[in-house]
Amino acid sequence: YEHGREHEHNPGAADSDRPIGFGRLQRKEDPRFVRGQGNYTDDVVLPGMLHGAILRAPVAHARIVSIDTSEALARPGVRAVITGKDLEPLKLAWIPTLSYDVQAVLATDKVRFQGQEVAFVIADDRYAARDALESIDVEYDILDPLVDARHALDADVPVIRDDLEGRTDNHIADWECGDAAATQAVFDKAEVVVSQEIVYPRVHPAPMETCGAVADFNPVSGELTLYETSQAPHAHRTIIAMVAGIPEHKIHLISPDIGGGFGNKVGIYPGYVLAIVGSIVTGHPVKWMEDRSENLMSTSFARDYIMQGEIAATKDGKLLGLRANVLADHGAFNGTAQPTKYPAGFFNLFPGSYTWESVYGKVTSVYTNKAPGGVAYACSFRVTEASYFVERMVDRLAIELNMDPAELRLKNFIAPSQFPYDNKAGFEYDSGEYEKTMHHAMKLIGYDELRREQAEKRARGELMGIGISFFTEGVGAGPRKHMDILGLGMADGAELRVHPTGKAVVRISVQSQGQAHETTFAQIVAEEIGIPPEDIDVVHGDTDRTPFGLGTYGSRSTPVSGAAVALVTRKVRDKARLIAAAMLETRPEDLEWEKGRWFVKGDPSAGKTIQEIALAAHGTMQLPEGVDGNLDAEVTYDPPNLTYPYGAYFCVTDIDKDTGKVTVRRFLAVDDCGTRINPMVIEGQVHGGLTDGVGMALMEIIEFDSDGNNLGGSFMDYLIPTAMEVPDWETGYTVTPSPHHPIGAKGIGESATVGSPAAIVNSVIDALRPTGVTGIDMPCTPARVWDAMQGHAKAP
Ligand code: MCN
Ligand code: CUN
Repeated sequence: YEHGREHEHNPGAADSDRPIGFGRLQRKEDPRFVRGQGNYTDDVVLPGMLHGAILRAPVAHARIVSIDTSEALARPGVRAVITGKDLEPLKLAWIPTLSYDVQAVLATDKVRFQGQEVAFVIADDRYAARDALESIDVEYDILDPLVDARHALDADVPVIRDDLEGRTDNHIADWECGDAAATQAVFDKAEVVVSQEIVYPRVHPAPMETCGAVADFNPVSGELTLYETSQAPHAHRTIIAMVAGIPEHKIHLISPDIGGGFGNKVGIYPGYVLAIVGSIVTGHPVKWMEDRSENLMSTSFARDYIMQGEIAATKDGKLLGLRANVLADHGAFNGTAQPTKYPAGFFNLFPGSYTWESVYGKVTSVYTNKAPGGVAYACSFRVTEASYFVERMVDRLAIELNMDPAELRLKNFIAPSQFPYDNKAGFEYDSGEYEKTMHHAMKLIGYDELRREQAEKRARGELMGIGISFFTEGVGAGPRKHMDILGLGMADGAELRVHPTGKAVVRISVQSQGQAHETTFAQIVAEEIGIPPEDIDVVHGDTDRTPFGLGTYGSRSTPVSGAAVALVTRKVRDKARLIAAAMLETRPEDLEWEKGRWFVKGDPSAGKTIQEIALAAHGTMQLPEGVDGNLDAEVTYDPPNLTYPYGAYFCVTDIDKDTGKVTVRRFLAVDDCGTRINPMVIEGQVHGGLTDGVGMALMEIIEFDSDGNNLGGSFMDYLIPTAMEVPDWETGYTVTPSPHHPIGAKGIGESATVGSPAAIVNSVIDALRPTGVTGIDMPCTPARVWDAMQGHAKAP
């Protein structure tokens, strides 16, 4: 059982200079980034390239009466203006969403959210294109907007999706998990029942780089080259082939360096399709890059879950039952991204890390006049909502029972002997040592001492809070038999080639947006075969140069692609054994492996290094029967289950009594992601996710006024945290390997965003306890906290 505290003040410090395998290896991609030599989609400039700009709806709900493009077309530099009517004959006015709905590329009948795409101008440069938008004359017949999801199913509200045949309401779907009747029985006999409404507001991933594409269609060869900000190049290519009718092998999709995705770059946006259409229409390459407001107003939002929770327990704190009843606002088109069978993502994880007699969850999703999207933003497919929910509920019960929230959790954890554990809501957790991790975290933060400090401060009338969150995620979708997107099963390919001189190239199907795949995937190969990581190149983000796979989201790269890379390397290692045996004139069974070479059992001096074997594989030697003359291999890995990383997070806040301002004074994250490939990268992932958590807990929200105007459409209004608002992160770890992953690794990329908001909000509520507050919704802005302190908070 391994555990520890991370480097605190020199996170870049290497444990050893250059580990051959796992360890704190400096990022291989950084020399290019720190020199400004990254190559992003907006850096792509092609000969004769034109620029597109999108005219967007100024209102949330309106019928389009007419669109006059003549004046715009007459402007200097304008090459074409495309409207929905032009797309209809191409069958491209509407495209499928990732959730089997359709979404307008350009509005033909109505606009359904503020910022929706209405027309596309193609011009010689970006300025000419943008200026021409002003000259397009659209006549709108304004309709009542539906803004509040709580009223979406009322009888007298407008029907947003009248484009769908036979549709008379705004209902999308009902989804359930767990056992309603058994849970009711548990509640009926429970000594204590508490309920709480918990809202996870609409937020936005807001990556540094916005979304964009450069499309280059060659009418002679029929080939489409598409540079695109995509987290899933292969899946995008297949879907574009299906939608645009261009043969898949004629589409070359390249996702170059990506300036952050956080889920924002999973979906296929109208702008991508318009760049393609624009290139086909004009015969030139066309670039489309959105600006910040377009990004915030029109691309995948996240969350927007209104959750009613009920928790049943005994008086001494044994958890019995948990019920969640959720209203999900999906916006104007159901474009949420998750495996087909999971319309509420992996909300099935809402029972969290505890044993229950019974649980029941229900999610009802509805249309509103807001931007489509859903699940994006470091969410592990709605695990963000699920763990925020259960961690708030458990704390709410602790308040009711007047019990320490750490003690309450410790009393109810799933025990190590219970794994693999059926969480009663459809998922089987692979491994966990929750109690140990919790104790490790309590020790690192000095929990008892903090409670003493808090008691002293409370006696002086100061507001100090200690918040806890103990989350369990499920990451690494597939398996294919349960998980697909638009019929594409979730598995990943990997190809490894060891060249004659012993240098290697590994090709993967996932796409880094900053997660350091070029480093960590080379480390997996290095660990398995002993070639130094600097001798291993990782190729990704280019459909012509990589095997098929479903891409990077839901922290699936390590659980799925990482497994594929480990297995393809083992395949090469096995092949190397056959060749080494021939070289050493012995039987393969008589050879033993040590990192980097095969040697004869009992005679370590007689051996061949992997580099020697690589040269022999390509040389003049007679290879054993059935062995190809190379040292290459390929695999497709279909995971047997998700991996279940988890963590114990502690947050200490101070609240200014006179202003309601919350300061996060300390934050400790103890994560368990199984085997750790690169602790420095893990630390970076955790730091970033914790910063997201502070953002959502304290400042981020996309709100709408009653007309449906987006009030979070710029960084003046949509606040994201800077170094000023976050503390010096404290991190620690435990290691509980995944039993079914070849190297025992679980994902980490979203853990901190999933786990941290509950710890912060629980801490705020804990600080406000002396004022009688038992609940508050995110973001805990000074105004909201002030209101709560004055007793204006929603009744518990
Ligand atoms: N890692 C490791 N040991 C482990 C697990 C992971 O060293 N046991 C390393 C991996 O090798 C990888 C990184 O940590 O380099 C993240 O791995 P993983 O958890 O598999 O997550 P993904 O690579 O699939 O990344 C996706 C995840 C998601 S879904 C979002 S959202 C998010 C996140 O990553 N977006 C990010 N982190 C981000 N970080 C950056 N910089 N930019 C984003 O857009
Ligand atoms: Cu849900 S955000 Mo990440 O899975 O790309």
